[in-house]
Amino acid sequence: MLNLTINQLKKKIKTARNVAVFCHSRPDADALASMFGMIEILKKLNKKCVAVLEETPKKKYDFMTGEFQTEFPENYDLYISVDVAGKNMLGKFEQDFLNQSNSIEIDHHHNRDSSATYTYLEDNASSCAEIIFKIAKHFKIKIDKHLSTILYTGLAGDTGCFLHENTNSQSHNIASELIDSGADIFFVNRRLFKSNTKNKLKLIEIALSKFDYFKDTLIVDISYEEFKSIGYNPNDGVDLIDFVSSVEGIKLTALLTERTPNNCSISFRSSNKYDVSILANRFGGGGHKGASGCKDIKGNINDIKKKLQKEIKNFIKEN
Ligand SMILES: [Mn+2]
Repeated sequence: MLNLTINQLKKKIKTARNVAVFCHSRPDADALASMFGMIEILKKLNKKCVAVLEETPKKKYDFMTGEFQTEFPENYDLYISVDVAGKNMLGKFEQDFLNQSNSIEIDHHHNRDSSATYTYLEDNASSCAEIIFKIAKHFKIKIDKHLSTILYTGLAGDTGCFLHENTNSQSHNIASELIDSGADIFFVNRRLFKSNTKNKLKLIEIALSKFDYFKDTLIVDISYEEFKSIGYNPNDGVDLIDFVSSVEGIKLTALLTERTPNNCSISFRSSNKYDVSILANRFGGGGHKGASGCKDIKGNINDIKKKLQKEIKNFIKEN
């Protein structure tokens, strides 16, 4: 892993004739914004480029999802990953991506493990989309309405609409520039933060009955059976975490979900009191101080919940 300066990064992109772009599996707003933002930049630089995804992203992101392929593209000059904090976040492309020597990871996670030959890291950026914005500026690319809407979505997504603690003056300044370039912020914010499906409301009803408090922490667990009881496919995405982590006085929230039988994920949120990326690490995951997670935890959800309760008790004693 070699760290690049922005000029070295620019040069590598400039000299490549064709570029393949990857993001993490089950992509969120920032991953897709960074990926399709990068694609827009590459197109404007007249590069042959391709976005690579495991599957079609969530419907709510369809306004920024451009063309993509689901097979690993061979023989490209350059392979770029965006918003990928660890090897296993590359999903089914992990091994093929690792086999490339001409690879660059562009990321903003501070607690991470490298999966590319070259790294361009800005761990003070609220979102990877902020970095993509800077790259566009360095290339002196005109940030049009579409690109500004995409990049704004990444910023709004990772900052929770400028509410999380990764929000700073830089994110507001960049958002301001994006608004001036035509970003459709009302559309984006309504789409991301103000719409609930009927199914999600049923899920909230279940979640509310499962709140398990301990001191200033909260665990909410939802089993595969519970998902099934309301006809909900958990693989369509479970973005409940912002809701369950909104309880006054609670400094650490863990949402444990069993997406397929005996295979669980945990999302963590915290106020500045706790660094939940450390806790996520203990379950094989990672992320940020205030928001992190882990997936593919094998076993019975009740056993995993017991382990989680124990880990959280120990963790808050250490802090
Ligand atoms: Mn991100």
